[in-house]
Amino acid sequence: MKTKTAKTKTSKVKAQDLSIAALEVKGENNYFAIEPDLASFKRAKFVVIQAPFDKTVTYGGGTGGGPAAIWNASQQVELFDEQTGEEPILQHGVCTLKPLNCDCDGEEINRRIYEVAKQVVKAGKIPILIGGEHTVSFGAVKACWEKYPDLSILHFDAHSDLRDEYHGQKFNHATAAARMNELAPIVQCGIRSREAYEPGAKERPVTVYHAFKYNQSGPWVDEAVGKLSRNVYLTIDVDGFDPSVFPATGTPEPGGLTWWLGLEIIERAAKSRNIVGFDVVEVAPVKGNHVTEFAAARLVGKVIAYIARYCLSNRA
Ligand SMILES: [Mn+2]
Repeated sequence: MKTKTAKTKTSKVKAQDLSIAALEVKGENNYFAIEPDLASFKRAKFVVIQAPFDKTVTYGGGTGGGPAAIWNASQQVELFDEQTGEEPILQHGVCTLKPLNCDCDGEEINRRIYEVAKQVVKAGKIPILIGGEHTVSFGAVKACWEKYPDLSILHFDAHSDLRDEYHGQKFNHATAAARMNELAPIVQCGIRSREAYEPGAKERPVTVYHAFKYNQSGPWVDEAVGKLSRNVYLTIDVDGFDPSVFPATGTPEPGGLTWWLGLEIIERAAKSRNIVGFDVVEVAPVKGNHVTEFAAARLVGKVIAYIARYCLSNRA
């Protein structure tokens, strides 16, 4: 009897329509509080995909609240970028898609994200994936990799995330980089928590810049960027930065990238490579302190500014 009821209930739940038309946020409730017209999919160059997936985190949870908290913070962010002297969000537009239904496992959420990101990439736009835990990156990477087969990954993280599986799961926050590495080579920055093995396929190497050594600007930044292919996907686990920058995250580790060093690496990558998509993951908001989500909203704005200034102008 019980099973029968559950079955009936399940069959009544309609799967979320993953078409852009169904997901596009119309009206004012978009990231960065911009004019609805500027935030339309048709007009915008950047598209926010929200994936509040929070299923496999093993220590501090709460990343499911990330996209809403970052959206809220983005309403307060200044749209002028003082570094480039431009207003990239007003110039290029940012479309916001409704949060994806994340009531599923890691493999299924990546399938859904891939379905959505594929439409974004196909339309010549740049996906901005907001997590949720790091498990979600693969779907967006796959969509970018299909369009740009030479894709490489610039990966900020405290953790190498290179386990092939974790707790019996192939799609887990601790396996995020292993899944991405099945498609593309990776350059990792900020790493300070890892296992002993030497991972990475020969044809898709993983290059690790450990935080104990590479924690200040220097010639290594150009060397790291030099290891990236022409088209780059940027995946930012906010714990790659120091906890003084992003304190509210599931597994904070001392001694991470400073705000300005992290931005310098991204800026240099944008200057000489083509950043085709990016994500910001692992923000786990805590009550009474909104430092992390505000920094995340700023970070999204800064990456948009670098892409707009260097990548979009090179493309045109
Ligand atoms: Mn991490």
